[in-house]
Amino acid sequence: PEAPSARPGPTAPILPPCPDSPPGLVGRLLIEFTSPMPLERVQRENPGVLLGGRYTPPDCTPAQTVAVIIPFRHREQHLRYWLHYLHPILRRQRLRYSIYVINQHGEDTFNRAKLLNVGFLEALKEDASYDCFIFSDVDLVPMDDRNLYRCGDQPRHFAIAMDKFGFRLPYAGYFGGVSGLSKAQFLRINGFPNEYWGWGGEDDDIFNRISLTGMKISRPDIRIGRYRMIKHDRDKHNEPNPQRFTKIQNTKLTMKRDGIGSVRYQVLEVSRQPLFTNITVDIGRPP
Ligand code: UDH
Ligand code: NGS
Repeated sequence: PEAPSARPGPTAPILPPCPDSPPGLVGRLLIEFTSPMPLERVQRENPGVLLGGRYTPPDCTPAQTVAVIIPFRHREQHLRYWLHYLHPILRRQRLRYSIYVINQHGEDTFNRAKLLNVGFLEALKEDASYDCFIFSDVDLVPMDDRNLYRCGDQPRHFAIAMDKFGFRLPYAGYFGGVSGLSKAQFLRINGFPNEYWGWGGEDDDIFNRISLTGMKISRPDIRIGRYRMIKHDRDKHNEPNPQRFTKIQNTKLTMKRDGIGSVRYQVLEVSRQPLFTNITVDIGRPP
């Protein structure tokens, strides 16, 4: 079993840098969502994960510190599968990471992108050393551990070959599902929009922000960026947003005032669970 290890401090041994290509990867994975996944089992199988869902490789020093941010409400079963599959993958990838579940309080209209902004700020409040942010839907599990959850010199789109789209991009500008930005890239686009209430368009707005600031999306090989999505019905209070088509035409104007610089919310509870940190937040409701 792996010994839980702290970050190298004055008394810890100096470890070599983690390799660019982690040696213990296995490649293609069998992912299925058939039998229920008890949380106790996931805990038992991941003893090296520290309270709050933190992990540091015991044998090397990673170049980045990664905060994984999950927008969330009423998806407990999905979260169990996600934790079951992702902790071992991220461990094999030799990442120093923490998992943040950003739980929207109440039953008002869901707002994915605003929750992701909250996750960025709250993660940094807890640990100012995060330099890479991975934003992942709770129902998306990678089918290949060579899809490294790291940041690079351009914003990264990870979920490029989902089963529901026949393992292809649905359109060239698709940036949904799972994406990653360094702290500097995220700040450069003024974070994500706060004003997309309900389903759709917020990922296209993020894509526009990235293009408008002169950055280019980086993607893995199509054979590696494969995902399984947990099948589900449409959620309550996340109906398609009828304003989304006009909103994505106006990113150039709105991104200056609407973003990480203008997000307002109230944290109601921070709870450190064995496999993740749960942050329940009041993000308000559509005007
Ligand atoms: N999310 C929640 N709770 C909600 C709504 C969304 O946790 O009530 C989160 C979750 O992380 C989810 C993500 O936001 O993965 C994206 O929302 P979504 O899963 O609703 O988006 P998706 O495009 O589904 O996957 C849209 C409805 C599809 C209906 C298909 C019916 N067969
Ligand atoms: C586009 C949406 C995106 C969405 C994508 C995939 O049409 O937000 O479909 O949707 N953009 C707009 O509605 C403007 S999916 O097939 O996953 O339901 O991510």
